[in-house]
Amino acid sequence: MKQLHPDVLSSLPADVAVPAYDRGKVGVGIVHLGIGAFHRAHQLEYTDDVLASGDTEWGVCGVDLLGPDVRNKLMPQELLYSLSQMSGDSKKHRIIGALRELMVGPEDPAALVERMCDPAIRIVSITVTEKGYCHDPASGDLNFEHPMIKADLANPDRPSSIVGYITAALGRRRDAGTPPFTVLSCDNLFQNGKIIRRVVLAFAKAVNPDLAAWIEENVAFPCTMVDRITPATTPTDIAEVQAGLGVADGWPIVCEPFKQWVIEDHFPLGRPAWETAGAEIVEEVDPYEYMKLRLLNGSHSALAYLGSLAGYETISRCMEDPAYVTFMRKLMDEDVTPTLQMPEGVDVGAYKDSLVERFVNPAIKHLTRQIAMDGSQKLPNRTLGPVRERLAAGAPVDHLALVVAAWMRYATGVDEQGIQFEVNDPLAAALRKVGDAAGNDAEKVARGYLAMPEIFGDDLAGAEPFTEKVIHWLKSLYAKGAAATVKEAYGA
Ligand code: CS2
Repeated sequence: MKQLHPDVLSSLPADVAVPAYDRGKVGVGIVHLGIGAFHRAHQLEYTDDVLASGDTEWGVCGVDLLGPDVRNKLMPQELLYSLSQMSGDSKKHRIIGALRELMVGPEDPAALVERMCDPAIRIVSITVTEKGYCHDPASGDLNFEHPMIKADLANPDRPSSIVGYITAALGRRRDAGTPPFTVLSCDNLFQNGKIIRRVVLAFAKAVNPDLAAWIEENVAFPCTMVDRITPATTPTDIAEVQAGLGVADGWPIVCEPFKQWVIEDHFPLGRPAWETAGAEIVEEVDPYEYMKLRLLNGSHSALAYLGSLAGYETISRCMEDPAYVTFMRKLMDEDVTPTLQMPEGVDVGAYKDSLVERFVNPAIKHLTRQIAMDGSQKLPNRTLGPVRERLAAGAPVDHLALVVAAWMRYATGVDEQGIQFEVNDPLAAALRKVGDAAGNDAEKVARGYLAMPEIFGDDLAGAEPFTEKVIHWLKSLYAKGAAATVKEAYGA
């Protein structure tokens, strides 16, 4: 079997779209930190369309901040890869050409800083997931105790975190008289542009207060809302895509057909005309972020914990249980929607219906265990914001409390059969400790976790009606398990 490569593009099946432009003529204008599946399913497709429209300045230098895996798979393919939209029985394959360079940060941090200083680089974009911001998820402040931040402060010219890289490169550009790039966060954090600005400024202040003042004055950090369900690639995906392409792709990406990108228009050095590829350019991203984080991601996390506990491996499997669907609907309708100010022109009912439909898609095998990762970083954005607003309004939080209880039950790292499993979370050690100390005592579990201010802030531990609800649900989760708890409360 041949390997995906520029030489085989002309022999691919006619229904496989290939880059409709001369890749050799594409200049690199964007450095992207975090070349995971999501970036390859989302921003790179939008940018590929812009390149095809004739604006060839915006090729991407992708950066893997973890290690060489992606580079090793994609280099032999000259950085081409396939993106396959799957829905029901339909499969639509496309070859993306917008990735023009690939660097591995830890192999040579100084070389990456240097690359970011090229005046042709006008945007540094980011997808590193919530934990990559090295911040305290409850307060949004930079965590100066974070091992990567400590290392970067000790050695600012050889950074390891995005905060260290961005600050080092901006400092070098300032010294060289090169205008600063725009920093474009594309992660699922509420006000992602403001968060990255805040952590970079805090870090820069610690390194060089003059630099911090210059960044504050000169650097743009627009906010974005990004959306496309993109599970981690599985061996089955690799085989299916190979059958569709007739060539082997070392690391194909599989995603749903839907995609959305809402961008605040603040790019002093210019940007690709992503709107020609379907992005929405707006003044104010907040309402879109609230809508997406609280309805889509909030429901995702809810199903991820209750699903994992019940042994449902994927989101689409959860959606085969009618009680889980009713729970998701009630969570969205009764507890979350009243906290939203919907973006103008968006019909909340239609949006929620579309989420249910997207989650049902059986062609997307999105593992509940994958979404359950990093709950300590995800919950504050997705679930605890609505909890606070509902409590302040004196409104019920029953369904939200079940989400928090399910996360706690999961965070103990002991499943419903009493077997230990690994909780993948930056706070895993602390979570395990609380869980071990509490045993199966629902009240101790609830109060133990609520007393972690880095997740729950200083306020939620004292919110007694909320705590009572969480304890109520936890008792049921321990006594009956997740599937029976959901069935009893939400079944027909
Ligand atoms: C998911 C997201 O893994 C998760 O936490 O909720 O990756 C989700 O699939 C995307 O945000 C969809 O745009």
